[in-house]
Order: sequence, then C-alpha cells, then structure tokens
Amino acid sequence: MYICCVSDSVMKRRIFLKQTGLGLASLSGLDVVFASSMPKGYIPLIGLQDPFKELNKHKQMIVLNDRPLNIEAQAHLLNDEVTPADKMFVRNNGITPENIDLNNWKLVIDGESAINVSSFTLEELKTTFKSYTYQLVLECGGNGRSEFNPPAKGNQWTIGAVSCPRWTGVRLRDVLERVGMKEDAVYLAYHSRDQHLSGDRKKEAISRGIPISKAMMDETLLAYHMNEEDLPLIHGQPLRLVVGGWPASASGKWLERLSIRNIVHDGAKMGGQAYRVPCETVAPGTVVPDEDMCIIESMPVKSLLTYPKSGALLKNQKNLEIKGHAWAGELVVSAVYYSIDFGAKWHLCQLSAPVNRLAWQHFKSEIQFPKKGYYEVWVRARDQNGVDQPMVLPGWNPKGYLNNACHRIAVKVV
Ligand SMILES: Nc1nc2c(c(=O)[nH]1)N[C@H]1C(S)=C(S)[C@@H](COP(=O)(O)O)O[C@H]1N2
Ligand SMILES: [Mo]
Repeated sequence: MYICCVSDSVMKRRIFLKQTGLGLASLSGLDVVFASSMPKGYIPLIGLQDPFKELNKHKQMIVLNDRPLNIEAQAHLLNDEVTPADKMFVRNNGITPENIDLNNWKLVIDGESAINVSSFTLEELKTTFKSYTYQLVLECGGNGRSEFNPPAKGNQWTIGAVSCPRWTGVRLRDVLERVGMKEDAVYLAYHSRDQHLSGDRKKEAISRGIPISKAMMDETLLAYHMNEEDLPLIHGQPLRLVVGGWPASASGKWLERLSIRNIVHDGAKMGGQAYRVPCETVAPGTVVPDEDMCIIESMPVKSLLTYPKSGALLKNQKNLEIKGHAWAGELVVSAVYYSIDFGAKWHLCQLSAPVNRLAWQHFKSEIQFPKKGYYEVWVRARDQNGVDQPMVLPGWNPKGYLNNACHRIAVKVV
C-alpha cells in the first residue's frame, strides 16, 4: 500500500486556474473577470487556500510559508478541548515525504549506546508493546516569534503554532528497554524521511533529540494514531515521536531511525543557535556566541483565549462567557486569571485539571462589563511553581523562541 500525496510545491502549482471553454479562467466555478490582465504565473489569493482541501486543513488556517510548508491556526480555531487534525498547525523544515511504502516501512534503532540494534515493523510495534493514549501539547518553540523586536528570522508565528490532540502509540521507554541501553547513553535522536529543501539526500532537514531521562518518561510516545485515526501524512505518518511539553521540534515526524547516543545528539538543527536561547538573559539585539546558547527543554507557562473571537460584539448588560486553554511544559497550571482593565485587577477563572500529565487544561469564566464601550480581555496563567506569564514580551532572544506573553482579545459592548 502506498500513501499517495502531493508534494508541497506540486500542490502549489496545482492552483487551479482552470481554462473554461471560452478560454477564460475560472476558480472554484467562478469566472475570473479580468483574468487576461493577470500577470503570468500569478497565484490569485483565493487560490492560496485551495491546497487546504488536499491537506484537510480548515480554510481559516493561515499559510506562513509554502516551502517548507508552515501553517498556523488562529486562536478561535483552537477552541476544541481536543485539537482536531484540520486545525492543527503544520511545521515542516524540509519537504513532506511522498510514497511511503507502509509494507516495507520499519523503524531501526541503533546508536553507540544501543545494546541490540533492532528494527520493528509497524505491526511488530503494535503487537509487541502495550499501547497508550495521552492528550499531549505540541507547541513550536518559535510560536509567538512575530512579536519580538528586533525581529527574529524564521516563520513569523503569531499564536497558532500549538495543538493538543490525542495521541496513541507505544511508549518509547518500552521500546528502548527491549533494545537495551548501555550505561553511557545520554540522548535519544531521531532520523526522518523528509528531504532537505536542497533535495540533497545526504542532508537531513532536521534530526533532533531528547535526553534519555525525557525519553524514558511515561508520556513520551511513538505514536501511530492521532485522535483515534492513522496519523495524517503531514503530521508524520506512519510513526512520529510525541514529546509533550517540550518544543515540538523534538517530536520527530516520519520516523525511520532512532539512535541511542552517548553524546548530546549533533544532528541537523541541534547545534548553532537552532532551538536554543541565551543561557543568560541578554539585551534585545545582542549577538550571542553559539557557546552561550542553551538547548530549550520544557516550554514555559502559557494560555490562549479561544472563545470568543477577538473583536466580539456583546449587548450591554449581557455576560460574556470566555473559554480557553493553559499549559506549562512539564508543569501543571495552578491558576488562570482574567482582567478587563488592562491588568489593574485580576480575577480567577475556573480551571480544569489536565486529563493526563502534559495535556493542556481548560479555563472558563463569565464576565460582567460595567457599561458600554471598548474592552480588552487579558488572560494570564500561573504554573505550579508560582511563575506567571509575562504581561508583554519575555526575554528577547536571537531566534525568537519562547514568547509566552499574555493573550488578549478585543470586546465591544454595545
Ligand atoms: N521529520 C520532521 N519532524 C519534525 C519536523 C520536520 O520538519 N521534520 N518539524 C518539527 C517542528 S519544528 C515542529 S514545531 C513539529 C510540528 O509538528 P506538526 O507539523 O505535526 O504540527 O514537528 C517537528 N518534527
Ligand atoms: Mo517547531
């Protein structure tokens, strides 16, 4: 069985300016009235949404980049307690693999610190090891990057590079125990099938890893199902790592090989400044030498108001129900507060417990506004160690990671 798909660039090229019988161009059944004035090769704006049909993404998802493909959600799209596949952001570093032959696919486990180099077919993984299902937060380390100043290069994520679907798979720990690890094992690295943007097969698009201690945690999965269905191709079919609470770059998609390393993994995007922040706070704009940059581990406390959509209109005297989620990397969120007076006073929201460790928690509240006018609803979460989200931007860093500033929405009471 082959999974058929189209590459990101093919998809883009297929943006479907159909010639009608009269030689006119039509899009989604509508004539493009001034098609003859359209510059050659021009992609009409509406066309940019068409690839979503093939990816099964919601039409309000936002394309930040098409090569590599990067798509983010908007806050109001993330209102579901369990993120459905069509509202899940996409972050590719390379090119989505095509033609994965599931019959011949296997996962190889090797590395300096592996005792028995082994391989498993998908069926073997499923039948040899017990399966577990957890809801786990995946947030790109660069989520929120667009707000940093001086700006940081890279995808200009706003708030939508986060998701929390239900993942089913086997525990990485069980597999590693079967393979056996030497005492000098320190890191677990992934190697994947996606191609480097250059097309050079010898280069990997991304090959990151996690310390063995994180690899051995109960919730660290080799997942083959997302929300009770086979992993969508774009999210890593047939098997991906899911490392909840850590930058999602640790959650390798399209796995082919895992290596048990006796050093901190040195694969693509492990070194230099990738997925690292200054070990000590720096002033905005500082050039930080590589050796002063530290690998990001647990993500910081954060929250997102997912209901209502920013700009909501509310009838005077009516209460507003607000809803959203909060998460805190390895930690639990202990409280979520809202403010309607730009942070002068804060009020506790109702907060649910996580369904399992490393799942996001849901908050809600009912707000009464004193009179007609313009308001902003600000939301702030606190982790179990008493650390709050910053009101504005957290520490600037050269690559624009870890922006966990408070989320806010506009509300007009009329
Ligand atoms: N093989 C592979 N795995 C990968 C990536 C990638 O480009 N290739 N991107 C990583 C990054 S940076 C992120 S944020 C998440 C995004 O996962 P998603 O596209 O399923 O949302 O996948 C991670 N795993
Ligand atoms: Mo990422």
